[in-house]
Amino acid sequence: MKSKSKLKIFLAIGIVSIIIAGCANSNDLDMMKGMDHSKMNVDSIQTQSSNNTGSIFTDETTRVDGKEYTITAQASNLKVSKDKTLPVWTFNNSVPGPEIRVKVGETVKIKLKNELEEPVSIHWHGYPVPNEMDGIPGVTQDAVVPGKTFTYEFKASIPGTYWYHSHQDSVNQLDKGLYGALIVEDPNDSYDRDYTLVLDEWMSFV
Ligand SMILES: [Cu+2]
Repeated sequence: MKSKSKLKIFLAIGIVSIIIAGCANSNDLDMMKGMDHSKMNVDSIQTQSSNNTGSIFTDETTRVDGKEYTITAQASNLKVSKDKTLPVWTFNNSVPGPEIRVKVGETVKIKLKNELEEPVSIHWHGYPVPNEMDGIPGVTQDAVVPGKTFTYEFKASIPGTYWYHSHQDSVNQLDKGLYGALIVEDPNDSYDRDYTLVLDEWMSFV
């Protein structure tokens, strides 16, 4: 029997972002055989949390239900290869930030805490939310300044694969790592496995 798998891909490339969501048949997934699929959204390059120099390193991306959750914007370091480490800005010390996964009809409640030295926000790219929850500094809210918090709350009204990101100085803050996936599940959708891929072209560190 053919297994039905759903492959979701999303790309964040600077401020030019493309979201592709769709289904792939089992042939498309043949190339991925042998990989540990359970960790595909948690790239294996992200591991430890500290080293003997005292530097902080990113953790693995977590998956959260987002019903009542705190996301902290904070600086960290991302080891992208054996001898390359990037200074990054993170949501909850991971790049991408936590994958927020809810079901249609549920309420997403995210408290954003800013521990960076610059103001940040969370914008729910393309997702229908009340205007004051849309996270556009200077338009729908004031940016969350260092040391402060802001709570975003909205009902997940439509299913789909989305992403969130800071909308303050987006060109730089996205490139530093302030983004993550927002997945709203449709209870009528069925699949055996569900993968989230987040691709980012690093520009500021080249
Ligand atoms: Cu956006």
